[in-house]
Amino acid sequence: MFPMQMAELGVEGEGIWLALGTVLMLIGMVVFIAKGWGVDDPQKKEFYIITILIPGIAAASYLSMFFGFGLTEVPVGEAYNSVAAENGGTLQVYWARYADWLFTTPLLLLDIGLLAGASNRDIGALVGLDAFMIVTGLGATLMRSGVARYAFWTISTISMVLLLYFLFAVFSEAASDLNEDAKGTFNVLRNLILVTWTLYPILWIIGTEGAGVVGLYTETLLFMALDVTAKVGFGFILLSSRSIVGDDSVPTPSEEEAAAD
Ligand SMILES: *C/C=C(C)/C=C/C=C(C)/C=C/C1=C(C)CCCC1(C)C
Repeated sequence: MFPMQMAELGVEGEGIWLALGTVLMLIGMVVFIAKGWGVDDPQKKEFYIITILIPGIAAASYLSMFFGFGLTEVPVGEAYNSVAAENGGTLQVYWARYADWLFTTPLLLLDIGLLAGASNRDIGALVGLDAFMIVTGLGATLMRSGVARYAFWTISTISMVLLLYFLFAVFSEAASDLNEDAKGTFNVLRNLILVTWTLYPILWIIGTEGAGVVGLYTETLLFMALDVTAKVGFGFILLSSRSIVGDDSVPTPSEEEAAAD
């Protein structure tokens, strides 16, 4: 009965991964709310609010994709890839992901930027680059011509490389003023972003939007695993850090200098 209902909703086999994604995001959100319950320090509260919003937004997006909303068909022609060839020249595209990412990726960068003690200007620059990456990625996904799709994918990927470079250069520099504990958390989160984010454009290229080596079922599973790791995994590491849950708030560089005097 369950699969039949999913088919009625226009969601085939991959609906199982969208359902699992919804549940895991909700669990992450509830756990983060529980962890943050009763936190009064305004600086710490900010981390909790941002980190709760991330899986919250993703859960809403996953639920809408599960119900078949946020799914569209892009006519790319049968010659584009084997997936399009089997579907009469069209690709099924979950554009709702991009709406989710447009809000959640800046929030992830805000979280790590605040932890690093980066300036508002640097956080703003990174968020701008990030939004450009997601919007051009959506462009790549919705274009009909293969050349345009790969051109936009390339522009988006170059933005991502610049973004990661900026994260490693500028944010790491800001984080070098932190105490050992906060610095350790920063390094783990930064490396987690490097590894997980890099896999997104690769999955796009091998998935249905690109070469079609991997079908929609596997692609949906892998995007779900990446999303859960990059959001819930990230949140767990951040909110388990002693610099967030401990007695000391995350020291800003100026506070540390004052303490050293
Ligand atoms: C929670 C969601 C996250 C962390 C999503 C991250 C998404 C990306 C880093 C996507 C990158 C893409 C490109 C660099 C090229 C074009 C295709 C995209 C949008 C998948």
